[in-house]
Amino acid sequence: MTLAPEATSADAGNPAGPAPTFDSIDPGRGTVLGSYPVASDADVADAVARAQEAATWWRARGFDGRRRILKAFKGVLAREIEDLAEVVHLENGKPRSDAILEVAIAIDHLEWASKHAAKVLGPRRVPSGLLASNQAATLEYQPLGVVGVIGPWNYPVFTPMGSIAYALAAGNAVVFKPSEHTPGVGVWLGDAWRRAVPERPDVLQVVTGLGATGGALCRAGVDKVAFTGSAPTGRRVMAACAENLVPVLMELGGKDAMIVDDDADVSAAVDAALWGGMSNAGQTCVGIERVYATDAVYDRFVAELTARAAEVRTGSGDDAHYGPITMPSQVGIIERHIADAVASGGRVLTGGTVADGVVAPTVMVDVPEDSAAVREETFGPTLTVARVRSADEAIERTNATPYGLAGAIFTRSAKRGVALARQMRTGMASINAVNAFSTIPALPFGGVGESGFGRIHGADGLREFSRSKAITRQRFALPIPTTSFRRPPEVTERLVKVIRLVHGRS
Ligand code: TXE
Repeated sequence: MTLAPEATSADAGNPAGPAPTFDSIDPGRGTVLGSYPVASDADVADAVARAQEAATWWRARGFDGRRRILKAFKGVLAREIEDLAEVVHLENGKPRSDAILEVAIAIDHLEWASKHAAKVLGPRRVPSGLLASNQAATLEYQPLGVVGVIGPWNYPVFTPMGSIAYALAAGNAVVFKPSEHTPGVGVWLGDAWRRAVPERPDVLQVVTGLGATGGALCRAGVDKVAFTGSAPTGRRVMAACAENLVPVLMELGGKDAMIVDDDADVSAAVDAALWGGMSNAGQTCVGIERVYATDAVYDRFVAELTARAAEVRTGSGDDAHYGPITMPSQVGIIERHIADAVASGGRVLTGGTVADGVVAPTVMVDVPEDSAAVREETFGPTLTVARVRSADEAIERTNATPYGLAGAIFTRSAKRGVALARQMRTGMASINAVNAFSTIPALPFGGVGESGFGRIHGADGLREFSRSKAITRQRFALPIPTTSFRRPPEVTERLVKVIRLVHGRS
């Protein structure tokens, strides 16, 4: 399958010759899937200017109008789910079934965002309080204008749609710069919007290109940038946005841990660790990379995990559990982490090898906590398993990295599970499951520390792409004015008395 590249205005009549392009490569077969324009600074500025105009129209649709249109967009995604999943499969390398799951979750988020936008963001009366009882106070959340979305390749639909769906539902136009590894997915989404909403194609536009195109988007007059990628690139995006005080949302990497407590269902924990660590070839920001198992369960957990890991099928075929590493340069990082683990005393129980861009399912034990495999984001199908005396020690180790995205806890005690989840220095935690929060649209998604800040999904995700607007309406004039140069002197004395009476006794 060759993906149809998008023609841009830059191609037509360009006196400097054809615009530069870049190729999208199938990581499984190494073939070129399509060639895409590298959008220049001027192309990006044009797209943002068109988006600014479209944003006025989009905002004027109101919540109901936008819901109707987002339903039409959702309909296209749902009807053509297999087509979009095929592009994801080809460009990212993940199995078709995983690509379908990814698109399905994104559609569910789009539905939630458009359905709940009015309730979360619409005008509401708030109490006026003691000193302004003559005022009617209203709070509402207004769109920002144009949101620039810079996306990654690992979940090229789910991840950017976490920003796009919520930004659109909140009334913003969007300019989306997909990863250079998955441009076809981005272009597909832009085309889907044009088919669903032919009268206003500029509400959701896609500009393709490399990092510099992302940088241009930061400087093109957008009202916010939602970035998903690595922390170093995130810093560059923030620096570019700082030039014009453009606010940013940062969804960065993670080094998520799973804690397996004394009373855990070990088989369920093994199953979840395998999926959490190795699905999508481990290229998941909320993927499990470390496991801390208590003395009571460690031996059983390691034995079962190693046996089950050996059953994991890899490759590009339809029966594969996961595929090749999407970005060739990532293979070097994964190999370095495995080598560093071994050099510092760790043992590879299974896997540790790479063939045709596929990293074998890898389980490592006895890896020191200061090794790269435990401290840095590996982004590959590897798991380190460490023995701990207790879940409390596991929490200490879990929290000892600069990352703080998500984590998982396995225990039969609901109370203990929730207590441990609260102690994890992360934005999200699942008990007796992995990544369950991603599939629940009402829950916010985001991290702390090096994992970033800001939230997509849920009510917080809608508010992230809005600005609060406070409106007061004076219902009647106070008999004695407090905010006027005509204020009589005794008002201050009375105010002191009232404040003492109401607040002074606590
Ligand atoms: O991300 P980058 P990459 C982690 C993971 C992976 C590493 C690198 O560890 O190994 O990041 O992946 C655009 N100004 N995650 O190279 O470089 C770029 O074009 C503006 C975690 O894909 O961060 C792409 O669209 N934009 C993760 C996007 O930024 C720039 C998901 C991401 O690129 C830019 C993916 C610049 N100067 C990788 N330079 C997660 N949180 O899920 C690049 N870009």
